[in-house]
Amino acid sequence: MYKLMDQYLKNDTFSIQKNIVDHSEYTLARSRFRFDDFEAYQATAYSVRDRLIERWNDTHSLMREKDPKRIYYLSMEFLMGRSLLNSIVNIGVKGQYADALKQLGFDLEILVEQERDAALGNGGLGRLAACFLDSLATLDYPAWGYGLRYEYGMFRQTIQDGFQLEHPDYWLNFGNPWEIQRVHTTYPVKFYGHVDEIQENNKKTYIWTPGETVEAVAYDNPIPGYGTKNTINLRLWAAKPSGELELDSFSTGDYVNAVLSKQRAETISSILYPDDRTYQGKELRLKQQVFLVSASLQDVVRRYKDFHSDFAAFPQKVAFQLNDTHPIIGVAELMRILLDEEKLDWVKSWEITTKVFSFTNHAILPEALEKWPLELLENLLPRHLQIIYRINFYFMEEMKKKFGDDLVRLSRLSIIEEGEKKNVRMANLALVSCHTVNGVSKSHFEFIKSSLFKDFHDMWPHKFQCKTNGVTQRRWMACSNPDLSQLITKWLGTEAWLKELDLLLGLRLHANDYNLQEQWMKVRRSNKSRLAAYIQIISGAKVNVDAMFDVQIKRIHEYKRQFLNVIGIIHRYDCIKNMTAEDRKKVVPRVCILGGKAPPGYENAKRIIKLIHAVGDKLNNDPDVGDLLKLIFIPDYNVSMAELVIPASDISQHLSTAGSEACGTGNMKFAMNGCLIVGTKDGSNVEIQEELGSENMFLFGPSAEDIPELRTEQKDFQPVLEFRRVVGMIRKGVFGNAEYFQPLCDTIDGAGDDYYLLGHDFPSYLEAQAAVDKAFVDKKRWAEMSILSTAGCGQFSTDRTIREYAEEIWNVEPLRHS
Ligand code: B1H
Repeated sequence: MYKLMDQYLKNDTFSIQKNIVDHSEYTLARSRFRFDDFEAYQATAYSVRDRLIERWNDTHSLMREKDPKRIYYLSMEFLMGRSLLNSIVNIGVKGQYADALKQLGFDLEILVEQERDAALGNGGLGRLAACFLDSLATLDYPAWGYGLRYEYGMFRQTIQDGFQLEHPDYWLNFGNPWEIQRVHTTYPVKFYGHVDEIQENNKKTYIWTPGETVEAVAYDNPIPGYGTKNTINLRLWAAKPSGELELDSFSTGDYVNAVLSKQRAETISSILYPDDRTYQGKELRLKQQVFLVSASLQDVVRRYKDFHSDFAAFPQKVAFQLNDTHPIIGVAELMRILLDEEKLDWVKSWEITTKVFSFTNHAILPEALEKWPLELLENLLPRHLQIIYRINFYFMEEMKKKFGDDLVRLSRLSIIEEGEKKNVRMANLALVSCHTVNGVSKSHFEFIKSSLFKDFHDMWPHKFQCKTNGVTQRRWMACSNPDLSQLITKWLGTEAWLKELDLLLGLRLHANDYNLQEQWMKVRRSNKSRLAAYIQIISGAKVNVDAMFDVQIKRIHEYKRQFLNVIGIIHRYDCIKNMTAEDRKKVVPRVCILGGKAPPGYENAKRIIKLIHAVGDKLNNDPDVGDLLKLIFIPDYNVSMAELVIPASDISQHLSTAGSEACGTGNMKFAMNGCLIVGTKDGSNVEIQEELGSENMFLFGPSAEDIPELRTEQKDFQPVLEFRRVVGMIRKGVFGNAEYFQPLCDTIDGAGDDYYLLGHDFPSYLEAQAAVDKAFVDKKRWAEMSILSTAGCGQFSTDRTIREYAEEIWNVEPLRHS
């Protein structure tokens, strides 16, 4: 291995441009950046990649030999983060690489930090896809992920005067050692144009003449499983010049414009849309979706045809999982391929299509469900629209037989939304054509059955399943918290928990053991020191490592209620200010840490970021407060940042208004690492509590069932004095920027209806926080709770989730290397 790395270190082909300009100051600070380290990182990465490719090839050969049923996970987002550490942990060579690098004068930990995150996703939905790949590979499933190779991933966030600034994330600037371009694996993806109907052998045939064709080229990213040779593939598509010019423009002699319009077409895969809640209806987004599914389906069909002469066995060999409705246009695309290219009849094509697709819903708000203007589809995808019309026609015929003239119900069920402007409802298309639809937590499952998709559930209850999300313990424990992982292995006497997370239960036996408690808290303290050092680099603030680290890191959204957290912090500040010196001695010191990105167009989310900074400026510099309370905002929250922060957190906050978080997976990562949760009875908080016991968590507030009534009572509701006092302070300008914060304050009092019920939940939130303070003082009890938190997390591995998908939705078997 030394030789290999030495060779890479010397090899000119891997040397990179010397004037590095685009590393942000935060990355710089974090990574203790040295040019040599960056080069050594690259050399190491290429040497690891060689090993991955070997395994990838073996896996591929085995697949070709056995031709098993394969799973294809189609997703617009894969939030992969970094790959180096994860790869060497999974293939079991971390120790060897660390030693080899040491002998060459490098520190693995520092090299790991040179890698840019692959931030090809917004948040939970994209990270879930990444954790799924890790579990699919680890559990030996024959699986592939399909996505887009965005040139600009999630924007990079910096903060200026407390305001969020967004910068393009050109993550490929320094090359990407983890991908292999497949120059010969390309497919044309067609848009616009017109469809002609012709008679061929007494049969109507449809010929689509596209107005634009964009070439998709494959980039493969090997994903190694842990403790197995199985190495699966994440194939990402990029748009590339097709080499051909449209004849129309060419013949008019407008060569330059023809080339420029071609270039525009190639921007399809350039940028990730940075918004995960509101549906925007942008044409480029639909083009991206089509680009993903069309290239992927052509690829899958080609692979299938290498082994099969007809489509009879297609459903026995192929399962597609659609990550939300984003890739659902794939249903129409597969129908088009089977009908128009493979010349199958409608009945056969439909039978095949409905057997291969299943879909995961992650939505809560009906407004978040995608619908595309009919006009847009007609223009962009004329053939697909014809197919969707026909699917809807047969579906409506069936429904009329069932529900007669219940027109209201029929119009709710229809894939086409009638009205002045007609729309195509993508969720309805999914429900009609997928054999299974699943929710992502128990509470979300209840919600989709009883509300979001009630009409469909009443009709086809057998289609609905619940698959509670999880996270992979390889990344979220073994890689990001190696010391705690080693300790767990020592006390369990095995590292099998890295593949069977249920084994963590064994820690319950020792939770009360003084030795384990001491070692456990020591590891946690050293993780906190690491984070404290980072905080000092980015903010200059020196935080007390023995204070409680109270963390809320996630995307900034009103429903996630970072605002509630800030109001709580201001209240705490206000209390401290009004205390006697004697009383101050009793205060449990806290370092409140927040981080997250606001969607660029979401003004109130941006106001929350500014408010956090404004409050931080005030209290961090107040000598009356000193070490009793600090408020730190960590900029540019991403996967790597989460890996640093989570192992160092004492408590973490998951405050979404009950009924608004489909699942939530951050809470699982924290709980697994022994961080206690302060949370609402929402999403997976409820399931975590079932496993951990209410005595090891701090849940508060109403349940989702109570929310509608509470909302109707809002107009007569008067929040408690403390709440009004805090809001008054913000309004009065105690933190400056009074005018700028008014619209935010208006959402919770006065003009607003406090839709997210901050005022209502505030007293119970304060009670939960008081219980946290009380518990933190009892060090022994706290250590025990922390160990029990980890011990109870066996259910929250994506290994469990993936097994359930494989057995209950996909009907696929593992394929083991001998
Ligand atoms: C989740 C999204 C999402 N739900 C639209 N919905 C997007 C919607 O770019 N878009 O258009 C992107 C993402 N993401 C999250 O999924 C939920 O909010 C979490 O509660 C859940 O844990 C996660 C994974 O299921």
